[in-house]
Amino acid sequence: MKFALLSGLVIACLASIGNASAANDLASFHSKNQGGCTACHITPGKVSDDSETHINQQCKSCHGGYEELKDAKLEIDPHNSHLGDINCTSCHKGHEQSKVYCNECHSFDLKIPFNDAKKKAAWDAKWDQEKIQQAIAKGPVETTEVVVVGAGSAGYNAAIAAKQAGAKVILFEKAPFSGGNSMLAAGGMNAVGTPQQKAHHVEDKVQWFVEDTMKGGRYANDPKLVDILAQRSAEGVKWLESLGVNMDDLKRSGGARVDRTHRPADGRSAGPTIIQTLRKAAAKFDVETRLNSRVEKLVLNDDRQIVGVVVHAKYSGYYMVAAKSVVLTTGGYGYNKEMIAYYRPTFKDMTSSNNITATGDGITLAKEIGASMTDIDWIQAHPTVGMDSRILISETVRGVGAIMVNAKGQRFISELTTRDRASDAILKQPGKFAWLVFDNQLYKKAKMVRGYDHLGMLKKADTIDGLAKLTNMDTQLLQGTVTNYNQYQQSGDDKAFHREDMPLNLTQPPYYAVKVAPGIHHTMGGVAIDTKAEVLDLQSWPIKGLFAAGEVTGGVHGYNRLGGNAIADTVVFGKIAGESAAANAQQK
Ligand code: MEZ
Repeated sequence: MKFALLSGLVIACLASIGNASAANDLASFHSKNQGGCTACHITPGKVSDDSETHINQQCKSCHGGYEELKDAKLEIDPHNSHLGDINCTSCHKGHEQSKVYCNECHSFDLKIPFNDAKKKAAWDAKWDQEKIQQAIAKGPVETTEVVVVGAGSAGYNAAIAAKQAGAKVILFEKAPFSGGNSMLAAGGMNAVGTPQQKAHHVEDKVQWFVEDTMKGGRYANDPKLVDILAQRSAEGVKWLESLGVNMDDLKRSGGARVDRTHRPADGRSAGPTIIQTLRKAAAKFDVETRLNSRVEKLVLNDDRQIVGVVVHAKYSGYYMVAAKSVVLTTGGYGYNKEMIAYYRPTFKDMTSSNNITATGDGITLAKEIGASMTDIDWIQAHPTVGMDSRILISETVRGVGAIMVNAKGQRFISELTTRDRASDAILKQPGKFAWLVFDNQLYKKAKMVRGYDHLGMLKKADTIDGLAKLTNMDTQLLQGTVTNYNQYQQSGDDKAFHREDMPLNLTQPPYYAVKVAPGIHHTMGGVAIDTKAEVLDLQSWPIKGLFAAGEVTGGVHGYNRLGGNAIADTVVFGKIAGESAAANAQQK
């Protein structure tokens, strides 16, 4: 039997190599040099599957893991990048051209063997309603208790929490890699009343967190959700720590009155660190994670209760899974140009800091079954996306001490104001861009800046005059700006723009500048939820069995999200959604 399956596989494999050899792809190469199909395919009868854990065993057994593969000599090494320990087959494909996802966001043109950088992601394709209906008609091919849709931070937190509550869980991710937008989060997680704040002698109150978040959101937030965000934020940090993340560093984000953004102490970006830990935790707790698997339909019974989903998987095709609870954690729609143009026409040509996976799937799925939407047209432009790139220059850079000046070299707003105000102010400057300017103290302190340097985004000079020349700023104006700022920093009183926190002056060469402009960063609106993360219908009744958390939801952030509140949202409400989903599934 085993032999029959294996030989069937070999025949299929050889046929596909026959087709592919003209393209000179990875499979042909391996077949020629490593002795046939079994060099890659270890599971008899299965070309491949969509499981996060199985898919790369064979690559790793020959080539080694990321640790062994990373090349210290390379300036940009995808094996050592913020994507962390993702599956080899995310980029290296056997029977089709390989794909470098980095090129979707970064401006460098990274090469891998047999790669076609221009190839579009498969999930651009329209959903095939006929195949979806056929899968429903056929009925479920398997049953679980909780389905989680989307493996970013909210999804992993929901899946792990549901699993810990005793439920059987499957986590689906449409991309060949997990992480979503959370993977790109550079900043950190806001929390109040943590041991970290205590250790840094930061006095903070739940009420202050609530007030700052409401004020930042222009009081359009749902106060009940904001209360929970603040109340349960410290527990969220503790939970992440219990899963293995270090969050011992603290900084202040725009719109916050104290330092409450928790970050990894080693200066690494928060998102990739958190996602890598959650990936490992999900594997440890036996959360079944299926990649390349896009949920394309929520299935209801006649009582309008959730009974399952239809999945479209790369290797397994269309199939229905029965589940009493579904949690939507698909993220926002910041990379869906049609949705942006529809909801916010003035933003339609703006660059986006978002992961290519942020296409608003959860909103489409929930709308289709009559879910209510909150603030759906509120989109946040982050003020500092690298000009002409999709790379976010983290708010941390301003938080740690950079100043922001216009094309002439003049400051024009407090660097720590909220994002909506900072973006509006930049768009009113000549050329609609700004420069972040900092010195070597910041370069040494904020590790992420070195990443921007590697990507060639920084201008560097030994003097302020030199920097002004390199960036076409007015030498005298920039010099005056820096001199004044250093005086304000020393006296603790920003006479020009009342910036509250000025941790560093600009006195130690070399000096650096990075050119930035606003880019789409977060979609604040989405599926309406209650305090148990239940999705609400148009009459504000919970849709039985449907839950949501993270950027797919609306209400937590009002019209403008504060830096550090996205990760907080995904952790706090991800966990709540997972727990609620498990409780619902286990109800008799
Ligand atoms: O929460 C965010 O979006 C954030 C802190 C981003 C950043 O600028 O780093």
